[in-house]
Amino acid sequence: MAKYQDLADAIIAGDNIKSKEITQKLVDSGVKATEILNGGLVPGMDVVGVRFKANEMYIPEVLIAARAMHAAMDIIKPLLAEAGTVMKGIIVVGTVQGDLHDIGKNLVCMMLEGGGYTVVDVGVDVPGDKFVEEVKKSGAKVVGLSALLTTTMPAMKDVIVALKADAATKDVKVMVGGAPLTQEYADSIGASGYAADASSAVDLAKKLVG
Ligand code: B12
Repeated sequence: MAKYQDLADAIIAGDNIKSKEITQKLVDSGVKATEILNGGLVPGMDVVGVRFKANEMYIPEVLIAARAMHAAMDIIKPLLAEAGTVMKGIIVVGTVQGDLHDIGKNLVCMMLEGGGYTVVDVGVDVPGDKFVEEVKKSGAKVVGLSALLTTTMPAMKDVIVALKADAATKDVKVMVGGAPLTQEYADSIGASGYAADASSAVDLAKKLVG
């Protein structure tokens, strides 16, 4: 029978055909979707995160690993929903208004999904009121903001202000990231946290969701 380690290895190797095959075999042999997620997919993406941080894996390999994870997730997602599985939490993620960069944001979304979170990806060039609307719709407790331009960093503060101004979203935690960001800048705009890369974003989400 296919083993979790084989699945984790397929994710790490970015083999989406194998990851799909093994996941299907596990499902067919009666293994629960949550066990596939926590036993194979999440540990696989954890290794990817650690290797990426250590510069042992690079962006294209991470994207390919994430694609393999998505292929497996496509099979188990409906089963997770059927079983009413509570994922670790809902996180709304987007690139702020005026900014079209999305490679880093997409990586963060994929790693968060790999970490067991439900991600609502709201895309790029997203204004504050859209974040407010999406948080209300999804019931998210955390928002992730990405900015790659020094000129769009201030738009992060606008989102935080918009979230705080609405009674329904004022307690939402906001994590920020993107190449020009620093912890100091995050503190200065009242963000709840900053992470320098996608795998640290998962650690930060864990802290923020509690
Ligand atoms: C690819 C790219 C583009 C692509 C974007 C394609 C796309 N779909 O994203 C295109 C060609 C469209 C583009 C356009 C522009 N770009 Co550009 N671009 C880049 C480039 C080369 C790479 C960015 C990237 O994807 N990095 C890889 C990812 C993985 O890294 P990352 O985004 O930092 O994300 C990681 C972390 O920051 C973190 N993270 C990211 N988001 C988040 C969110 C959260 C919540 C958390 C916790 C963490 C986190 O985790 C990620 C993964 O580890 C950079 C140069 C560079 N080396 O950074 C310039 C760069 C960002 N661009 C720049 C500029 C100036 C522009 C343009 C204005 C150019 C122009 N004159 O038209 C336009 C602006 C368009 C707009 N309105 O947004 C400048 C910005 C300078 C500045 N100081 O502001 C840079 C730095 C290039 C340079 N040296 O001049 N760009």
